[in-house]
Amino acid sequence: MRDARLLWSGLTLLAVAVLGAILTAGSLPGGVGWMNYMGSHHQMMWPWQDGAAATEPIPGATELILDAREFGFSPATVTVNEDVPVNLTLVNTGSLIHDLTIQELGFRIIAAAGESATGGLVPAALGTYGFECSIPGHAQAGMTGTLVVKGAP
Ligand SMILES: [Cu+2]
Repeated sequence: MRDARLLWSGLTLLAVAVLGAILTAGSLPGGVGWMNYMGSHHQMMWPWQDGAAATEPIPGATELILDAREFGFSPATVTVNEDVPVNLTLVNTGSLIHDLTIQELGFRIIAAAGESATGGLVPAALGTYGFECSIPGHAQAGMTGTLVVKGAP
C-alpha cells in the first residue's frame, strides 16, 4: 500500500505541476478577437474556455457569492484561506454582461445579465490580489475588488 500512496502523491505533484504550468502560461488571452465578442448577446464561446480547467467548480468546496452590477462588485473584498478550495459564484444582477477576472491567478468567470457563473479556486499563495471585470471600461467605472488570501487560523 505504501507504493500506492507514493503513486498518488506522485500524481498529485504532477497535477500541481501541470496546473502551475497552466496558470503560468495562462496569461489571459490578449485583446485579439475580444472586440468581436463585445456586441454579441448570444451564448458566447470565449477563446480561453478550452483551457479553463482552473476555473471549473470544485465539488464540495465552500461557495462565496459576489454580486456584479453596473458598476461594482459586492462584496468588493473577499477573504479566503490559503490552500482551501473555494467556489466563487458571480451573480450578475446588472443589465450588462460582467465577468470576474483575477488576472494573477488565471481565474475568470463570466455571467450574462441576470445569470450567474461559478468557478473553483485553490488559493495557493498568501497575498492580496486585485480582481476586476475585464469588459472594456467596466474596471475603470468601478468594477474592481480585492481577494485576500490569508493563512490558516
Ligand atoms: Cu462588468
